[in-house]
Amino acid sequence: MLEKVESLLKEVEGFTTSDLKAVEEFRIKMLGKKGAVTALMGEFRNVPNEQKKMFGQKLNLLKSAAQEKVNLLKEELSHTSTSAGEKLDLTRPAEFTPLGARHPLSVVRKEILDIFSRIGFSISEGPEIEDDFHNFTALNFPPEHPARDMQDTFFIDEEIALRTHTSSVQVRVMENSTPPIRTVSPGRVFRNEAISARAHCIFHQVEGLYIDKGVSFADLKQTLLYFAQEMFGEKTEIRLRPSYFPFTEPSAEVDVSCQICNGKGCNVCKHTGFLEIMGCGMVDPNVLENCGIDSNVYSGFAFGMGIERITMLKYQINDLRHFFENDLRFLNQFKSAY
Ligand code: 2NL
Repeated sequence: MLEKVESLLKEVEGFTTSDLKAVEEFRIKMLGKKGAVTALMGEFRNVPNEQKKMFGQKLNLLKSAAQEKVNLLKEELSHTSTSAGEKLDLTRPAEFTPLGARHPLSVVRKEILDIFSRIGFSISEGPEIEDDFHNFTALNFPPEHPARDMQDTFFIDEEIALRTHTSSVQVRVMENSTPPIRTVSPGRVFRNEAISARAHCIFHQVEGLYIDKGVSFADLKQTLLYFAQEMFGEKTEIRLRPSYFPFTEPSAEVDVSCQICNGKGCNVCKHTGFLEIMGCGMVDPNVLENCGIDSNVYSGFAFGMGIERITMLKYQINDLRHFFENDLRFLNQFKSAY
């Protein structure tokens, strides 16, 4: 009988299978009502008294080894078996999926558009591939202007080019509507430039246009002050310097007081206390006329800014190329609620 116990123990220890049905058969064969272990338990009373202790221990060992083996195999096979849907563990937590972040240019673009939306500007968009009229001629570029050169503009053929500014969208708005016009035009623009820390052949602009009876330079200044204070904080000051654009007269460059030193002078503002953020001016009467608006009745102002430049100033980013490289170490710093 002892030999029987020993041989059953060996069988239990050696048993393995990848079939759940075989495990159940094994359980019945060993531990079932008519199973081998159960039968031995029945014979226990026939064992001589002096052997009962040792025999009992062996028998218990066999019984628990068989039970453990059955449990272990059932547990293992319930994880690996995919043949029946009911064996999938539906309570298991989902795999972790990393969340993306909005691109900093998208965050700042929305901020700019929201600021102008609050004072009644609509948002207008248009084609990235433009004809010569909407990109240059309507905007008062003379025929020999250097921007019309292959060196500065990506031409598709003689008449068609990638737009170099989103003013072309505003030309379309003027052609297709009557004043009052208040609109901001965000979008990608293209210039044939060598890529560096400060320049890229693709960048993003928001241009603004306001046309009505009696629009003055004072309206322009106050609108830009409102924008600067919403964008950079209520203590921000602005400064306008005379400039030149073919499509505005007079024209100006707009500076904001430096965020870093509050206008006192530091490395970021090169000790001037101010940083340039955009260009602006009163819409040239020729441009109004080219777009079908009577310049004797209406006047207007316009401005244009690079979203990259505003974002760099706001977040102190020193190289434009970061925006185009999609390096997650850079992008993950801009996780925002929007
Ligand atoms: C800059 C300067 C500017 C405008 C854009 C504009 C549009 C129309 C008519 C007249 Cl339809 N002007 N836009 C005016 C002045 C400056 O942009 O440095 N942009 C990045």
